[in-house]
Amino acid sequence: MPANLNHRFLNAEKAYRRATSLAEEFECLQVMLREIPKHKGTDKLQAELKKKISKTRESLEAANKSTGRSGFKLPRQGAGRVVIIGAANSGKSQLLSTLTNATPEIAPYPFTTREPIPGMMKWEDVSIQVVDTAPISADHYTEETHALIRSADLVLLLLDLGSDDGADDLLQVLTRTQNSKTRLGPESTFDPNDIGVTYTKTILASSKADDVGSSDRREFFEEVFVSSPFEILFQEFPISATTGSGISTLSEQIFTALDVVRVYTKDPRKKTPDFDKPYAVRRGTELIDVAKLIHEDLAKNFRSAKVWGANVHDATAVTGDYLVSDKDVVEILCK
Ligand SMILES: Nc1nc2c(ncn2[C@@H]2O[C@H](COP(=O)(O)OP(=O)(O)OP(=O)(O)O)[C@@H](O)[C@H]2O)c(=O)[nH]1
Ligand SMILES: [Mg+2]
Repeated sequence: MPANLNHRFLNAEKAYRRATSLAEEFECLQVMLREIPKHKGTDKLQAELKKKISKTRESLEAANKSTGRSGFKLPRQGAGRVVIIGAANSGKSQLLSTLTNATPEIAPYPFTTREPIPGMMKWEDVSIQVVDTAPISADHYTEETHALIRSADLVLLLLDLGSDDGADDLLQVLTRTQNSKTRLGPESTFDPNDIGVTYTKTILASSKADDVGSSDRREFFEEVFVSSPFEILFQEFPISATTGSGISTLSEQIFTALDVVRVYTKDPRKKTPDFDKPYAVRRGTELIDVAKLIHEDLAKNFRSAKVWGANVHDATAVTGDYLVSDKDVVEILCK
């Protein structure tokens, strides 16, 4: 990825990967092309972007002509979307049930889950959307799961420590995803040589760590994957969704990996900020975009703001392009 990409480019790129419609994709690609620094080092990426824009335009026109283009849609909710994936019976639904308020069917046989199931997880004062998916195997990888991986802010990939086939099954999941254009990676990005190929940030959790054979299987897994080309495998850590061990570490890891910051607002007429409900936005977001989230008019009439936070002195005066940090308190003043 070329250096010196500004945060507007990076935000558009993130939105592009999460886009759920061609129109949205088209809009993001245009922002990316506008914002990309124009120099020799980005020539290739500029050309890729132009190619992709024209392809997307063609697809858009074709889609507009055809009727009834149905697509799977799950509205995004909360501070980010985490998608749980893995082989059949690896404990995905049990994990969704432990992390969130959702009540998926959990059963000791494979292919129980057929459709994606969302739930909301609470971490401190932040809500995060977690989605359970149908299993992935050499001959089973649904369109919905594929679309969800692409739109996810984070993928949670499971290794089943409760089964002797866990390592092999995981290899199948990895092979299946890495052979598609929507791949798993240590960071969310796209391939600068082919922006049709995207990577979604992934962490690997080993499920059923309470199982008696789990330590031996974990050792075996490490031996098998030590020379693996799959970089994500190196951050593996054990969890048990039934005993709860490792779950609070996992929750914290999820929050950290999402890279969101919380912003609290203070009404200029009031003495104390509103600490009840933070606005959760991606790191690198400008204050003016937080204002937009609060109310369109607040952004339109934005004059200046004061910020209290770990990186600034109390009541520092800032403009709309200030990049918010976690736990900032902002007071927005209007014209
Ligand atoms: N011991 C133990 N068993 C677990 C754990 N998590 C899930 N299980 C069991 O593993 C089996 C499969 O769990 P599910 O959550 O249904 O697995 P899944 O990955 O959703 O399965 P599919 O939907 O078929 O792909 C069930 O019998 C669960 O009770 C765990 O942490 N420890
Ligand atoms: Mg399931």
